[in-house]
Amino acid sequence: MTILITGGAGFIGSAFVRLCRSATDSRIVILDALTYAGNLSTLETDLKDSRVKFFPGKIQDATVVEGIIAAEGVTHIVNFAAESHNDRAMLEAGSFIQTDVYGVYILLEACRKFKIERLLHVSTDEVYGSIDVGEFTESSPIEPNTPYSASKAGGELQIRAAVKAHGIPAVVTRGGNTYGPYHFPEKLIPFFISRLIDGKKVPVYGDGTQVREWIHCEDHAGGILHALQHGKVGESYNVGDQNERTNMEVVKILLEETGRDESHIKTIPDPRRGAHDKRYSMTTDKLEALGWKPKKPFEESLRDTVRWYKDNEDWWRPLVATDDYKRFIKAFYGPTLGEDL
Ligand code: NAD
Ligand code: TDX
Repeated sequence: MTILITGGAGFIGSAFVRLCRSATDSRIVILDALTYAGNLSTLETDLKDSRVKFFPGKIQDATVVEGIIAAEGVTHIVNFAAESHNDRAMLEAGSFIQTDVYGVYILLEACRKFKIERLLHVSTDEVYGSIDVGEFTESSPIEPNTPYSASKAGGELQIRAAVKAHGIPAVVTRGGNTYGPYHFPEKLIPFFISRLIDGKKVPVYGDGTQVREWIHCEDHAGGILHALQHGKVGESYNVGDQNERTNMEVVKILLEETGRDESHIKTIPDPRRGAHDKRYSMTTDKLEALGWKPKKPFEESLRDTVRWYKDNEDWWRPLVATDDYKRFIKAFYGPTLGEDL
């Protein structure tokens, strides 16, 4: 296989690059736009491997995508490239539609032209919307509630149509909330860890009773590789790990592991308003029936993640020092966190 991994300089994409290097003998071609969320230092070790090549560029750019596929003899594509943060999409969703919908269309057109053997598209459990009781299965309706999840659902629907209309050999995975090392410090876990290490307060939306189902990035990457190798064309597979926790439960572990007390919690009016999903939960029986199982124990791995951020300040400190980061925090959280900037 020669795998084109788009978004390989991001959080889960880079975990997938590491996994492909250790678990396959594939050639790996990475295409990444290096947005604020993409970071070449994450790939420092990988880029020394002669099997790995990196190209900067956007998946919406057909000339770039097709040029790489032709020059490198790409046989498989795994698409991680996305705008991926719900809160940024509350401020501006146009870039999400560009990458998460139009970009997917460009990849599908390239698959058609170059007869790509398999496209694995990485999607999210958020496309199902929120569920108060029970669990989503792969046949639950697609009912996204946020500007971000609507863009991910749009990409998925392009794939569904391309499978039917053009016979594109595509498989979709829908992952749960993911945690682990090399996660840009804006989502709940890495954002809070980076602030707590510095003794700053952390902004909990509403009462913190929202529930998320957490999976480690190595398990998420493993599920994606399994679906790439064993999934059926035209099917979707949930990739989750049944670790349901309220946000407040997660925050308490982060406080403990960083040695901070509850005075560091600042509850704020919910900035996501009606677009804040209350609970995500899904079954993973379909992918498990193909022989996959997540391995990482949640609480221990979450504590390891905190230790990773303590030991790798060189990786995340430059990210939180940029003007773009400060602008986003100020624009989204406003004066709530302004005094800490
Ligand atoms: P991320 O934001 O950390 O990384 C995204 C990567 O894509 C970055 O390297 C960025 O530079 C690159 N990128 C953005 N726009 C691009 C474009 N137009 N062309 C090429 N590259 C571009 O995201 P992540 O958390 O690693 O998520 C990866 C995928 O997994 C996304 O599709 C996301 O929707 C999905 N997902 C994420 C989670 C999660 O909890 N993080 C859960 C389920 C699914
Ligand atoms: O400052 C915060 N305070 C807070 O209370 C942040 C950033 C988040 N939260 C809450 C909102 C959510 O209930 O924490 C929960 C998790 O938030 P995020 O980490 O932003 O993730 P979420 O919105 O659940 O979406 C994630 O899971 C699905 C990923 O960001 C998506 O890329 C993925 O598709």
